[in-house]
This record gives sequence, structure tokens and C-alpha cells, in this order.
Amino acid sequence: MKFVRRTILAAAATGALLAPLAGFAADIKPRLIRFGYGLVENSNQGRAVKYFAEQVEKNSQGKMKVRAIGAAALGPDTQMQQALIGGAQEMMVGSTATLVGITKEMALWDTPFLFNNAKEADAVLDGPIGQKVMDKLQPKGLVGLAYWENGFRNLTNSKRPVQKLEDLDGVKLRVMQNNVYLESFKTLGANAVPLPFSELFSALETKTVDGQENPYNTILSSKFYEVQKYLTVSNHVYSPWIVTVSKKWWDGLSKDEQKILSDAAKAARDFERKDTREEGAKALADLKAKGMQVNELPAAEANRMREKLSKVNATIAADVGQDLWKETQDALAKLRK
Ligand code: TK8
Repeated sequence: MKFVRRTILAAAATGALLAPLAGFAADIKPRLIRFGYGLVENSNQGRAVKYFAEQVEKNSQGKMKVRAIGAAALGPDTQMQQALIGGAQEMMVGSTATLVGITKEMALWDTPFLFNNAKEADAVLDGPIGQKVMDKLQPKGLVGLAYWENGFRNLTNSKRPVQKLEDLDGVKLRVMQNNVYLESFKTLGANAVPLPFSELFSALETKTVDGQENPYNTILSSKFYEVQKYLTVSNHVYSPWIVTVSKKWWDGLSKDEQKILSDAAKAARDFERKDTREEGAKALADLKAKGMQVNELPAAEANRMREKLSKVNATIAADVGQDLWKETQDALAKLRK
């Protein structure tokens, strides 16, 4: 008995010694981070937030705790952004598209058909252009840490398969609350209705809107297949998510604490992109199995769509600035060489 107790005491002493030693040089205080997001827990977004939380807790020896709050329980993206700016909430991840009202340069990522594939998206988002756009958040009270993948967006609706552009005529289509999306889908002939994501499922269920557009992963995790019959593969735009922090709160953190958050956001980005792509590769089969009728937009129609949508490019270029627009086009041309 005595031996057992001594062993336990010795083990406890070693543990107690090691923990503070490991954290000795680092300036880390106990912190509670309320981290909000829009999708459900069992989604690529939810899984990545969980991974982020684990990284932060581990690398701060348990001092920094992340309280992950999903399913828009803290409100839609725009509401959380305001909470971050005011300092009432510490962190969130959401669509860059909902940030355009705060930072107009974010509209760059709404450009239809900007990226041809995920490799191009990663290169531009993780490179100097992505950083430049992200830095524009700071004067508005937000700090961007990393772009995560939402993904290439595809159309779903409950009316008919979209085989040609005209099939979109009059379809009440929910779009993100953003002028580029509104203008893009109006240009395509749809009756575009801006709505927050948190209201989307019930809007589809009650037929307030006929359709929406989102990546396969989200159509699956948000169970849109329960209220949408037709899925049209259009890949009309690549949409990023962005991890943001309240600048008010961030400025009060030590350099060590900031680094822990920044590193964890990037590690979670790599985890998330891999997870999203793996799930995305199987999702179409899953969605078919759940009863969705899937069609590819014929190449000729996809080209017509691309051509029509190129009209909004001029508006985007004017909004984000001609220099940034040109820099992006040049970077893409270089990547495609
Ligand atoms: C989740 C949204 C979602 C986006 C949308 O909060 O609104 O359609 O694609 O991922 O950010």
C-alpha cells in the first residue's frame, strides 16, 4: 500500500513539474473562446472547429478553452461578425461572402468561375493575394487567420432539373446576402432571394424559395436532400470560409497566445480541406442514394452561363479595385502556364 501511494505521489509530482515547465517560457493566461459557426456539428465545418479546439487546448496546456457553438446558435454570420467587432464574441468561421458589407475586397472570392480547381484556390488564398484581402479586415475590427474550404457550389431546386439556362427562369433561388450573388443569379434569370443560411432549410421546406446553391458537403450535412429533388452540377463558383477573431479581444492577447490561435487555424485548415475533399468525392453518390436526381449542366450551357456571368466581373473589379483584380488575373494566368 505504502509502495503504491509513493508511486502515485511520484507520478503526480513528475506530471505537476512537467506541465508548468513546458509552459514556462510561454505567456499564456486562462482564456475562454466562444467560437461560433453556421453548419451543424456533424459537418466538415463542425469537425474542423472541433479539431481547432483540440489544437488550441493542447498547445496551451489546457489554459485556452474553446467553446464551439454551431448551427448558428449565436446567430447568422452577419450577426456574429458584429459580435466579434463589438467584442462580445471571440471567434467564428463563416462565408467570406457575408463579409463583403464590411470589407468590399472580399467580393473578389465571389467572382463566378474564378478558380478552375481547388489547387488554384489554395495557391491564391494562401498566397500574398489572399493575405492582402484578409488584412483589409483589421481596420474594421476583425482579424482573419485562415481560409478554409466551403467549396465549389452547385444548384439544387424542387422544380425541375436545370438542363439549360432558361430552366432557371423564375426559379426562386436563395442566395447569400451579397450583391455579387444577387446580381449573378438575376443575370441568369432566377428570382434571387437573399437569406441567411440559418433560415434556408425552413425556407426550402415551406417553399418560400424553390432552390439554393452550395457545395455537395453542405447539401448533405444540412439535409437539403430532404426538401430538394434536383441537383445540377454547375461548379459556378468556389466559395471559401474564413476564420476570424475579434480584434478588440486579439489585441489584448500575448504574442504566444496569438501564435497558438493562428497556428491552430492553419492546422485546422489543412485538416478541413482534406476532410472536405474526401467527403465531397463520395457525396454525390450519397445524395443520389438519398433520392436526389442529379444532372450535369451540359458543356454548351455551362459556357453560356460563364459568358453571361462574365458581365458581373466588371462590377467586381470596380468594387475590389482594378489593381487587386489585375493582380489576381495575372497570378491565375501564371498558375495556368
Ligand atoms: C454557413 C454559411 C454557408 C454558406 C451559405 O454559415 O450561406 O450558403 O455557403 O456555408 O456560410
